[in-house]
Amino acid sequence: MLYLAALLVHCVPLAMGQYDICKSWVTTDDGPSWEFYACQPKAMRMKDYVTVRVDPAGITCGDPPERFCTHENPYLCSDECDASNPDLAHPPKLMFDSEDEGLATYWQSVTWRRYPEPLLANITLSWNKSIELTDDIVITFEYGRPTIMMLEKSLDNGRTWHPYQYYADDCMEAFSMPARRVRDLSTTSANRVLCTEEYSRWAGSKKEKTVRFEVRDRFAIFAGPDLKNMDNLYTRLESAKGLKDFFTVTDLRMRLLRPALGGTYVQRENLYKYFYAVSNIEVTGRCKCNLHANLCTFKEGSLQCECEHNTTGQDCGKCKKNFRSRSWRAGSYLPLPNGSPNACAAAGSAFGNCECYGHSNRCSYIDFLNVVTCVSCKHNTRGQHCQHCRLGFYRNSSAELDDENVCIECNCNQIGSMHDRCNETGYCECREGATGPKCDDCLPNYYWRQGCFPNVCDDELLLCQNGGTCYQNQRCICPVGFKGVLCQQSRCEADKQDCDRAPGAGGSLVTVALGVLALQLRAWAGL
Ligand SMILES: *[C@@H]1O[C@H](CO)[C@@H](O)[C@H](O)[C@H]1NC(C)=O
Ligand SMILES: *[C@@H]1O[C@H](CO)[C@@H](O)[C@H](O)[C@H]1NC(C)=O
Ligand SMILES: *[C@@H]1O[C@H](CO)[C@@H](O)[C@H](O)[C@H]1NC(C)=O
Ligand SMILES: *[C@@H]1O[C@H](CO)[C@@H](O)[C@H](O)[C@H]1NC(C)=O
Ligand SMILES: *[C@@H]1O[C@H](CO)[C@@H](O)[C@H](O)[C@H]1NC(C)=O
Ligand SMILES: [Ca+2]
Repeated sequence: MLYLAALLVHCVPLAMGQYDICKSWVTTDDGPSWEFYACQPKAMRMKDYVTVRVDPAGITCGDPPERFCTHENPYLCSDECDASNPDLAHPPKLMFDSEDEGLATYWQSVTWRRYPEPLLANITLSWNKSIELTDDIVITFEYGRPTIMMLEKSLDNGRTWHPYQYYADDCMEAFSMPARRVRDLSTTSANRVLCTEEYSRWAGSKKEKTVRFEVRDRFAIFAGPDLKNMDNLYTRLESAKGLKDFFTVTDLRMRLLRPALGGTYVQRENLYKYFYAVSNIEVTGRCKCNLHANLCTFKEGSLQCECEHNTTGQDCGKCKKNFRSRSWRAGSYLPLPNGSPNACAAAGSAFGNCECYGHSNRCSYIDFLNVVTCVSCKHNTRGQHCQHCRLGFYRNSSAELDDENVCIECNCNQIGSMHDRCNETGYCECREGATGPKCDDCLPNYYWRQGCFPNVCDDELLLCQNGGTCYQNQRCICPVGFKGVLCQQSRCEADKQDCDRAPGAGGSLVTVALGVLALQLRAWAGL
């Protein structure tokens, strides 16, 4: 019976709604086989899987116990928050329970007794999983909505944050932004971050309780008012840059910046009626599985896609081992209605027998050689199967052949090396005198000056003579009266006249100057 049901489900994909199944067993002229489709998990109540953090420490009321009033009844301050009494405590988890019994349970902050210091609180929701929002985020405030707040999102588990929406009773004053409404956005601005005044004005704390992040209104820009034309939305999600990511989050943060005032200004004599109280945060979305899974399960404290199409990873973001004959790709909503699975392929299945280790998506048949070869190998690879590294790169021996970083640049020193190629361990071929893996050092008895040159002098083997000193291994600085590369030659021996005019070897600066003068005079005389 179960088997029959399963078969039925598989045979009528469209009756299930769009992108609900990943594969079905079909019979074609060539016999029965699997057919694969782009697929995604159902939308879920994401608050059931969230971890929450409320900042700063001590912002939750009840420690020490505190009385508070309400805007409706500001002088009857009989309500009490006491963290040590379960009936009077208001811990963060009460934002995520179900409100079955009708009576709202809520997290509550301390009151604004520190006024005029601002009353600030951050509520951070983390899933440790990318989630695609499918419906509005709805935050319910029990005793009035904040007059100023902000919603932020992260796409990388909280490493970086981006503004998602600004909320204020006066956007210009609070954020220097003009007030806008999501319904007024157009197809080209559907992923604009805006400031809205719709959810911050005082209208009585019992009447207007919710603050929304309008996902449906943004979808409606493409899918029409009742989201009837989902095909158009899916087409846009696939083609408009950044649109899919706009609705994707791993974390959300509400920054509560000023509580409800119940009027236009703060009454200093009764600060016990100013605080935040959140009874529910509804986040509806589906696990992002890159259209490679239709199930997402909660395992070991995290949501996890049940990947199909021979993909793997938390988001089905890579190909399974031995299924990497071409690069991983996300599935696509297009063409409608079933989309493209863009499944990972085993070596030898997709292109006859051409494995490209995931560095190329294309193979081509070379007629006169009768071989199939990978085309445009990426990641600095080359070869029939993209199995070699391009010239100027070498193989990372600890990386698999299908690793994107399998080829490492040789990085040979341009002057010290013969060329920019290296051997399998990354060693470059050095010019005379140069050494080191990249040829950017000199051998002993060589010095570096736009390349390695043999030392002219040094302090051990090539000594400057006659009291000369060695300058940076490049030349000897000779005392007066001596010359030659190593100051080995006395000027007297080399030039009789020099010596005649000089009042003796080891003379002074004056004699040198005179000697130079004499040389120059002779040059002018044409001698
Ligand atoms: C809330 O988070 C922001 C970062 O997004 C931080 O700058 C700010 O100090 C936090 N506020 C509180 C009250 O912790
Ligand atoms: C987040 O999810 C990953 C992958 O499932 C898991 O390995 C990691 O332990 C999780 N981290 C936390 C803080 O839960
Ligand atoms: C994934 O690999 C299995 C073999 O392990 C194969 O039977 C199946 O058809 C493959 N699925 C896809 C979508 O390629
Ligand atoms: C070589 O590959 C390993 C495994 O992928 C990686 O951890 C390492 O950083 C790579 N080495 C270099 C020099 O890129
Ligand atoms: C690469 O060159 C270095 C230096 O000449 C040498 O020590 C190493 O053995 C060479 N590696 C290979 C694989 O030839
Ligand atoms: Ca609640």
